[in-house]
Amino acid sequence: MSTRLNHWIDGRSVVPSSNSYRTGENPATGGEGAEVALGNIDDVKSAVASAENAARGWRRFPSAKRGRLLGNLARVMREKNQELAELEIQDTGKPLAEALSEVENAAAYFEFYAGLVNLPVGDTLDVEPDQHIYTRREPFGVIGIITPWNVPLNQAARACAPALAAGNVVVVKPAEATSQSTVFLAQLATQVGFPDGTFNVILGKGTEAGAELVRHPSVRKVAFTGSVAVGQTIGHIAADRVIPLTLELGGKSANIVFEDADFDLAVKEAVRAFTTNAGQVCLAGTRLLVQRSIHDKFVESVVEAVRARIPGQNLGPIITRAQYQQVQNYFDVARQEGLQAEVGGDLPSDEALQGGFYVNPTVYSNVDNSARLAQEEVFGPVLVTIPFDTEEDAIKIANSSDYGLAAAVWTKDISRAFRVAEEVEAGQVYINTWSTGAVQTPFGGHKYSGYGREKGIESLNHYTHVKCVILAY
Ligand code: TXE
Repeated sequence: MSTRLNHWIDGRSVVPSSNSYRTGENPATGGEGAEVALGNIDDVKSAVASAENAARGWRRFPSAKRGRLLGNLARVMREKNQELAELEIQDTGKPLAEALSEVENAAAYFEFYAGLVNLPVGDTLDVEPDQHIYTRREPFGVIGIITPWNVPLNQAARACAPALAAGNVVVVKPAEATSQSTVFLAQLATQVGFPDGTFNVILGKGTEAGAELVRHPSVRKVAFTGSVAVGQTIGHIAADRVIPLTLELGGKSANIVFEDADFDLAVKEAVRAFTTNAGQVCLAGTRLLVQRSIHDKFVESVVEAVRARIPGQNLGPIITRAQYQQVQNYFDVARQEGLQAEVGGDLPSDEALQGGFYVNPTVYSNVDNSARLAQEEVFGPVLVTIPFDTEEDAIKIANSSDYGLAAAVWTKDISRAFRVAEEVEAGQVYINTWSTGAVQTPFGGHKYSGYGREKGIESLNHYTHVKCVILAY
């Protein structure tokens, strides 16, 4: 019998008021997955009411105690890492090593923000004699958090940890295909002593549970990670409600390799940049810009390394059926556009993988930056390589994109590295490395990749607002 997953509201499991569920899919086999509650407006109302109820107490909770709870949650997540990873594997099909590293990263968020609970501090301002003026950084209250399906636990932790550390309470709406680990996280939070109502999870469809959460008048800030289209929809609601919003949307990140780069390391990292999590990563390095003098040789080595990424072994499936279809559609687009697949561009022939949502890791070479595969987010293990001649060309190509989430530059010329890092329109730039994923590093987008910042100390500022108090004596 499959698992039945319910909301987590006010510190307990709550059956959806409609009593309806959605049967999920196991992406590794195509078989049935967990049954997930379909929340409606009534469920959202009760989750937000519970959060509102808890908000005042949590805000006045001694900060050291708040920090201790966050730290304890990190500890318990590590103790339960096998269970959390197992839930993540059931929902996403990702290999164990990737699931365990996701759990570790998620725990690291709680650990990091546990130490920062006292950081949101105010200033005193010297304006006039006989006045005392000071600022306070105050929590918003109820934060609505909507997360996608690619790294579900990590996405929930990335937003919940700083929100809670700053004294807010949260209502999370995970993606309907991958809700299990987020519900378990909320259970663990209750178990380690988070007061009831501080950490709620509401399940269901984005268009219903998600949209109602954003519309709810008591939700004072929303953090969304997902597609541009839904980000825009939520943006309209948030604009009508005049509430702040953090949007972390897609990407088409440029990985720029100059002829003087450390060749072998750049090859290895270029492959990691687009195959981790089967390419279902917003910052994936899916546009590989290589200086023409080394382009063909570099691509040859990339292709060789890609052949060691084997679907079903060290390369997981595409997580949802819709996304699986989307990646296949892009294989068709590539064919129509006459792109040259150096490897992949199709599905694995291995019979053991039949039924699962697997695709072969794919490299299209010598692609023009105006091609659809160079401009649109595929969200699968699909790379395009683009040759360039000069530093100026590389920057121009990198910036000729609607997106601006991440970029990397590979060179031994330190001046060039800094120049490119400065000129590239992206929220994170890596020099002679690809993303380390460290929780301390602020992260977010330029252009259609979104606005606001997650991670690092920067994120705490997004979960507080400033009050200025002016006293005359
Ligand atoms: O995301 P959606 P989808 C990109 C990637 C992918 C595309 C589509 O390009 O191909 O998005 O994926 C909730 N009001 N990314 O369609 O729909 C939904 O239930 C409120 C990039 O699955 O944006 C889920 O919880 N909420 C990304 C969340 O939004 C709504 C990671 C994301 O789903 C809603 C994933 C609505 N009207 C996909 N509609 C990244 N930036 O990391 C849906 N949702």
